Amino acid sequence: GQGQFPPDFLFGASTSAYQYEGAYDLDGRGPSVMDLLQRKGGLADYKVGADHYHRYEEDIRLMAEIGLKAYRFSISWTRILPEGNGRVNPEGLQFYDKIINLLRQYNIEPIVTLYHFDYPQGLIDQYGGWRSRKSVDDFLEYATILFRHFGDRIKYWLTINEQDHVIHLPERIGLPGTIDAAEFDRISQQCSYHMCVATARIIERCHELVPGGQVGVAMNPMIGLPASSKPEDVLAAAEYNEIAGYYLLDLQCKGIFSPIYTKYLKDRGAFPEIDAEDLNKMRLHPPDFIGVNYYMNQTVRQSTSDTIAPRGTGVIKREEEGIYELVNNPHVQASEWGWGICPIGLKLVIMELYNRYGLPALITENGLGARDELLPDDRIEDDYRIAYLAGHLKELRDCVQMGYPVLGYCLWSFMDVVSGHDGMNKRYGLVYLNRKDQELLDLRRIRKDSFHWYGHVIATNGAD
Ligand code: BGP
Repeated sequence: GQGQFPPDFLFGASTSAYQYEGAYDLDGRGPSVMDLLQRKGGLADYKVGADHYHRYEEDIRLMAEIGLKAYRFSISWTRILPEGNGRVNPEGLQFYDKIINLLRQYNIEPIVTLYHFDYPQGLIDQYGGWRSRKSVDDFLEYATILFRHFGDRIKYWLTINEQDHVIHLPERIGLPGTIDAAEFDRISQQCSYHMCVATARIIERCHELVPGGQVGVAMNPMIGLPASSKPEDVLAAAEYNEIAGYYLLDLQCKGIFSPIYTKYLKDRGAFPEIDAEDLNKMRLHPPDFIGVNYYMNQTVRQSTSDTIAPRGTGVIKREEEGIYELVNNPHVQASEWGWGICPIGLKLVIMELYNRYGLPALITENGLGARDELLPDDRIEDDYRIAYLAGHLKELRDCVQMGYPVLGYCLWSFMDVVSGHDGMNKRYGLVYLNRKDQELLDLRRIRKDSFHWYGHVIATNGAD
């Protein structure tokens, strides 16, 4: 039937600057940690991306053609502040002025992420980046510039994309991959704490400067299902969900270190230096909504070891010795990259987030990475992607109809972009990008079957 989502539901799609824009050194842009990443196995780097920087008009026309109500993208910090702080680059502001004004012309609601992995290398060089308390002031300064410049045209903001993941990936916070695990835990937890302090101050600032402004944080909760009904496994799954996910929202939404997380950090010598005034700010300035990047679940059982070990680096399939192990789940299919496809997990997340924090959700990413094949007649028959997206939308519609507040659904991704895990082999887009990792080809944009499918979903307001 018609009208299954609220009339103002934000059906949208997402991208991020470093994966999509290209033009990495044009018009005064400074280097970010993502530009300097050494990519292995012949994978594309991020220098050209999908060349959105030069083709944004064509791209936004395609967004309008699908009928997107919202478009989530990130601003490249080093286009605005090439060194990360100090000198503002007017050409950076102008680029996003053009994007935002065009979106507005087509009645597409822009949703802006302030920082999506591409941290300014300049701040790492100046003082070690997030590990220093100075990073808080510089993130706030950057956000303030954006609120003042774009605040008249942007209502929805996201602070940090996947803080829960980014702090565990050393190269994204300016640390060597070879770093000792215990030392890494200590530093990354201090970085995470600084990110939380900055988030609260940015939310406060947005509410002062942007009338009606709404700020969210974007999490990647890979919900843990218990491997069996054995009480120890059920407990291990609950501990996983706390330690790998909710601990962070407890800080950002309530200003508390949960008891289980406190113990976890202290056992590892990784409890950060904190200040009661900071926690108070977090309590006073929680986010307005919670962004959810949802791709997969994990399946969790009790650890067979009772050693306390440092966590160390890595995010996907990351076990915690002495707490939990991750196992395959015969009830959950996995993608080629081993990501468990579990639409019910999305429902579990939405229910849990609302129960815990009482905040609306915005689905900020959800999608299937696959090797799409370009057929000779310029078609891409990505029925597997349509099945994935439709399965998740069905659970989402259920949540909305029950009365859980959900602002919108921005799938990942609007167009194929350079994948973090597998370059151009792992495509998520509704629009195919004609390039390979090491050959740019013609960068042509080609509508996939999922493009037409999603247009229909939007036009019928989520009807089957
Ligand atoms: C999320 C990131 C996105 C995107 C997505 C897919 O964690 O926020 O930027 O990359 O994952 O990941 P991948 O392309 O590595 O499969």
